[in-house]
Amino acid sequence: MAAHNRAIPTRDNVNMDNETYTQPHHIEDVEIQEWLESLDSVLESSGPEVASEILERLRAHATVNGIDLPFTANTPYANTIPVRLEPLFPGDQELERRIKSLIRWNALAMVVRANREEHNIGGHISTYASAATLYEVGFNHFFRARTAEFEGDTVYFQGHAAPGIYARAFMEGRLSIQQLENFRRELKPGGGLSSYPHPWLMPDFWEFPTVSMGLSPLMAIYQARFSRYLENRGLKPPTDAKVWAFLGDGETDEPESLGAITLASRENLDNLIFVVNCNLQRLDGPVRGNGQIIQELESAFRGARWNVIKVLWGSEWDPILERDTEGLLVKRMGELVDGEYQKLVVSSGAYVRQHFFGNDERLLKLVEPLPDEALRRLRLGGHDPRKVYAAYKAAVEHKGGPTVILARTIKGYGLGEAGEGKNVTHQQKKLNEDELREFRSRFGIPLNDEDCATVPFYRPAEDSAEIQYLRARREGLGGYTPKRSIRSKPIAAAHDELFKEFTEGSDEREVSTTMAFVAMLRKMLKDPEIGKLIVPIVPDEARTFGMESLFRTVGIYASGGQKYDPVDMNTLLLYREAKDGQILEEGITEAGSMASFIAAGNAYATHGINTIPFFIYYSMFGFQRIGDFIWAAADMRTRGFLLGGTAGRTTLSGEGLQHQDGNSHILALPVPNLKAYDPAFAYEIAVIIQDGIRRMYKDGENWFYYITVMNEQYAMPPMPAGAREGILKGMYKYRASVNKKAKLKAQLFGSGAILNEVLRAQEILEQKYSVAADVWSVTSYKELYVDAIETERWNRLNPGEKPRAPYVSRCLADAQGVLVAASDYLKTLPNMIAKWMPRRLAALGTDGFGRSEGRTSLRDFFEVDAKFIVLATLHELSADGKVDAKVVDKAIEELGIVKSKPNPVVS
Ligand SMILES: Cc1ncc(C[n+]2csc(CCOP(=O)(O)OP(=O)(O)O)c2C)c(N)n1
Ligand SMILES: [Mg+2]
Repeated sequence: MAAHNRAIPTRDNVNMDNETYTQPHHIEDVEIQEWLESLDSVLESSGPEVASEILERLRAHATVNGIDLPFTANTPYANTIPVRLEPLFPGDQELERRIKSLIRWNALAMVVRANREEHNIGGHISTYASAATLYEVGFNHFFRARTAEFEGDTVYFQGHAAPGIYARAFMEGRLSIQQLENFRRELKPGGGLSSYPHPWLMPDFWEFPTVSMGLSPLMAIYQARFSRYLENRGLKPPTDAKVWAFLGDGETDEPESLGAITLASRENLDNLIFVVNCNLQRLDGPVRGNGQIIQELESAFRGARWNVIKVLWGSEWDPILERDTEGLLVKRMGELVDGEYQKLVVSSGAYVRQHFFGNDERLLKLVEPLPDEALRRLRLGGHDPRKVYAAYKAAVEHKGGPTVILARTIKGYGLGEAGEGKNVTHQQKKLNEDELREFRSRFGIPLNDEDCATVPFYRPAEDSAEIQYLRARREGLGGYTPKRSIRSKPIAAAHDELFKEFTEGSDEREVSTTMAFVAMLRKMLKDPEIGKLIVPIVPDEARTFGMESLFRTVGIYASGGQKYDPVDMNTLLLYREAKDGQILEEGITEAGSMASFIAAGNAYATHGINTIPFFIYYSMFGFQRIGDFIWAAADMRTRGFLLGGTAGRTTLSGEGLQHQDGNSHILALPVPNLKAYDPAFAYEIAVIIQDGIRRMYKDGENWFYYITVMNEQYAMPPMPAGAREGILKGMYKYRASVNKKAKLKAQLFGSGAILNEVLRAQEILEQKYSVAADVWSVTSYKELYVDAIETERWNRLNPGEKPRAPYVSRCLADAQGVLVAASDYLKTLPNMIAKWMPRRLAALGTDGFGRSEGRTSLRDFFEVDAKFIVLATLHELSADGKVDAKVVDKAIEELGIVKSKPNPVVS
């Protein structure tokens, strides 16, 4: 080897001043050859660890000698697992191929038939076509079902691959022909199949919604972490169950996809496996036509300390690679950009010979013995079950951190002229007769030409080798998957004692609803039944919400325990982390916190454990930042409590435009199974949470809750008698007017912290303007709205029956006077229920951008304070002819309202 220092630049032949080689040397092939051979011999005699050590030392030596080795997190464009380390494939490859072919056919038939039946109903063929081997190896050898004895593996299926997953369930006898027939036509008699994985629509089948791209990788990471959390807290025994997430390579462009990968390695999540289907294409065209998505992902994941396994080339390449003793082929493999590869893999053998091997005589020689047809048939790694099996086995056996498998495939594999590898393939839903026949022949589906044209579903007889094999494999893995079931037992949930204190008022002590909530949380954490089940989740805002005392009492979850003495060790509120810590202090990631909320809120199904998550966050950074995760949580039937902290456009003083939330209760409206409350007092929160726990965890109802809590402090009154039902239904009369004789009357509606402004307005109206006003606390406009539209619908469908009145109408049946509502959210919130009120409603709200200001100024600016409520009331009375306009004008002056003030909506 001595002669070879010629090939490696050292101080002797590098000019350190201008950083160029003074004597550039042509690297002789024979020199390279010798280096490679010595490495081979080390490998053979001492194994990969020693070889790796030598390379590491060489790298260090090179650096010390002034060689500026470029940083690269990449390995060559080759399979990570060399052929000699490949395990034996344990299955019957031929049978598995036949089963997979039938599944391919049925998946395709499902989409083609649906689109013949209903033009443009949609569906995807090419995603599953490229991923079939990735899934089938999983189904036959890896994905363990959930059983009574074993919690099972958790699999996130790529949303657009749904037809293939349905087709397999059909082969397994779990879905009927009729269901397949009604793919994407769920409203047909007998039911159909939802377009994508939606637990809401198929609650016995799908567990995780994955089709909004980017959500599932992030949810999978936090799911894997939550599984460890349950173990470390002693809520479930440790197991080797895995979380598998299948994603598209295009999907990795979504920031959420890679946004939490460092958490996975930091937490040593060796229960997590990502499989990225690298077909190099997305919807419109190549993912990285001018680059290499696989290499890009490899460096990102390796940089984040993941175990990266590349599965690029199928077994047919192995003998060629074996002949390539100089590493030329691997070098060539790394030279092409994805746009070139996309073309190459669907081209003829002659084209491959000319354009791939043809640039170097030595490469051409490597494939000389192979006919063109063999070159055309060189498979990619993701289509070779042996390579995929090897990767999965290595992934499940890998210890210490997460694994990502980057598997190269062809989009639309097997579709031939109908779309294989073409840029239009993602949208392909219809095949003509020739194309169908070609597909049939390629995959050996036993259908004659005539039958083939009608695209029938095909399932071999129950006693066929295929069905017997498939059933046996699944039995060996514990049963079928995907399958969703509720595995937890209801809790007893009689917590009157626990919440009683909060219904008694604060004895004039001024507290905020946030403080009241945190006090409740503290008590719940001590409860013998639910204490352990509570999962407080917070994205770096615990101090904002006054929760820091919980650091000491229940601790912050740290999977490796606390490895340092906290700087505040000797204080009462020390930052205590612990392996069995209960709080998920997620750092500044609302998306990650939401993913934890989803994992904890679905543990009743995934793990059979009724964990009760309380995710408290800055309310502005909820719906409008991570709304799509909340939508996915709804789809999954997630249970738990979202708490919008520091809520209210005018209640959060100082923070200004970005923080002051007057939106979230509007954004909560579309989520069908979410109950949204804007409570004003501690007892309202107590009633809502107590009832929520009962409904979700005792009665098993599919709700989750959004509750806004504020930081304005005031005395919490005791709960008025009989208020409970109204609190839950959305409104109750909080304080009636004591002046029974007044001729002028009004009904005032307030919510959250603005209720206090309404109460002040009540006093001013009574004392100064002789208006007797009743005050209602509206805890939930959403509840009132939903009740009203449901009642309206019932009336429409039952014309002969006595019409029913919505709850809000019943509440106000005998209420007299004008109606005025004030909210810290958009005016549309109260206006939404106006049509079910007995008379016209005047709604005040906080439309517009927030300001950095104090509460008083903010409420004046947004025109929701007591004086504006008084003005609105007088104006309404004047419009009814009960008060002279001059009185209103005078009141404007008396109240100190500046007419020329800016309009908050547009300024
Ligand atoms: C958030 C989001 N944006 C856009 C889409 C629409 N969409 C569906 S599939 C797709 C392309 C998928 O490409 P890739 O992830 O590479 O998956 P492949 O089908 O190639 O396996 C797009 C853009 C979506 N489903 N979700
Ligand atoms: Mg793709």
